[in-house]
Amino acid sequence: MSAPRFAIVGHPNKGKSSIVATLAEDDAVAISPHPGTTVQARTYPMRLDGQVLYELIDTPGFQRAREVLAWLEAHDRGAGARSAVVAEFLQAHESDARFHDERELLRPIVEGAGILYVVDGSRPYGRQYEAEMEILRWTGRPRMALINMIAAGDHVEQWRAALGQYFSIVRVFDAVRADFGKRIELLRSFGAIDERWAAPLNDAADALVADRRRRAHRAAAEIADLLATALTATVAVPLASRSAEREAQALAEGRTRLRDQVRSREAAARRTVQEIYHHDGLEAREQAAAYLVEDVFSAQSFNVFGLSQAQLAVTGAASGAVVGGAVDVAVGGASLLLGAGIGAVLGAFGTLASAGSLAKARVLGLPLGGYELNVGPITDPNLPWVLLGRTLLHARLVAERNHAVREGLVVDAQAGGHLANAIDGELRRRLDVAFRSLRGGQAIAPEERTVLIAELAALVDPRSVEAR
Ligand SMILES: Nc1nc2c(ncn2[C@@H]2O[C@H](COP(=O)(O)OP(=O)(O)OP(=O)(O)O)[C@@H](O)[C@H]2O)c(=O)[nH]1
Ligand SMILES: [Mg+2]
Repeated sequence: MSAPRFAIVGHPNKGKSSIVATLAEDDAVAISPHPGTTVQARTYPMRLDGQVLYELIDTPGFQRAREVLAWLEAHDRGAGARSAVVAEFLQAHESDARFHDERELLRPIVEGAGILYVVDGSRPYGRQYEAEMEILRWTGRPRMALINMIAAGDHVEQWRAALGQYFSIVRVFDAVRADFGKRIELLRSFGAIDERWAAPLNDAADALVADRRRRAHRAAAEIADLLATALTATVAVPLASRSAEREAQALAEGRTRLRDQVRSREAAARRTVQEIYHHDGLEAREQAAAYLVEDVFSAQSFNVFGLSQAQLAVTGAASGAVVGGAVDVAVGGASLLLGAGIGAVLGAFGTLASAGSLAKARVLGLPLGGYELNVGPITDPNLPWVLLGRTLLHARLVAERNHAVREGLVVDAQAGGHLANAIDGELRRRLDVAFRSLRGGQAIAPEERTVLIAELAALVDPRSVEAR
């Protein structure tokens, strides 16, 4: 059986395209405050693992509903023939420019799509909508009404009473703010308008719920990988000579490259998270906008997302480690880093002191002569917490974001502080142990990694854990 299809129809500018974007998870759907934005019917499939779960057809709004209804009534041959009369209307007006929009919106319905009629519940009901609803009744197709809430007014009860005359199912659905659970609920109620669709739509809802959980896990795994990279990254800068001046230069260069590595890994993690939630287009639109405004290494990022000295001390004590700002210098690390038999550690250590800059630095002798300065990993105990806070906040905003939203991703940096508090003491302690292991060059046990990723997934998208 082909996937259930729904035509989203209604008056111009009532949020039809917004509903299509949200339900099809497609931010390419054209949405604008001007009536007449959608001029052609267009199908948007919701795909999962290559399979089409359902299709939504975006359509232009009714323009001449009263004239259409007058034509239908003039050709009425009784209730049994009404859907045929609608098809005849389309044939009779195939090249009539006046009814272009009605043709676009009625054709998919005549061809078998279900109907989702969209109204704006923030505006009062008016009798001008009755011709539209009457035409839809004439089609005889399964139909449901959605009350969208575009602005602040509330005329929902008035709308419910009127819509109830034409539609057996009426739901309030806010295209912009509806969360994932609400979308699933809506999908299941579409099943109730036509019994042949009940099974495929319930299956689609189940598949989306399971996929939602997988998405949160994939996002969490990506964040975990970012943290592992940031905690282990090192760079090597060639040293032509061992002069203090050259070493200072190399240190500055190594430090810049190390930070750039972490920055670009963080940006890659954001892109991956956006792809996971089908928000690939977000980045391009965001470029000009202030977006998770501060740089990861800025003092503000460290203030907002980092743990306080007290929190670090408590966490460190709980995980059995000593916390201090001291640079941890691994003597003998040379062979560990460059392979057995390579020259000894020659000595120059650098302390990089500002947010995120605490890093190991050591000069190594090379087997074929000459030296290089090895910088990294960054040992600032707050770096992983800052990265975790930033990426969790980003992932959470992306996961919650509906595809009808056209504004940039607005991040209240202060919200990050609340997120850090959402990580309870026990999880914080286990993460701290993991961060220390990684920084010390030890891998995390696979079982522990699985547990931590599951915990992070619940922080990325708490609802994915509860959704049914
Ligand atoms: N705040 C809010 N705004 C909405 C909502 N739904 C739609 N809008 C806004 O309403 C305007 C019209 O939305 P569209 O989805 O383009 O409406 P449409 O019915 O497809 O319009 P046409 O294609 O022109 O008939 C846009 O500016 C949307 O951003 C909503 O649920 N909340
Ligand atoms: Mg539209």
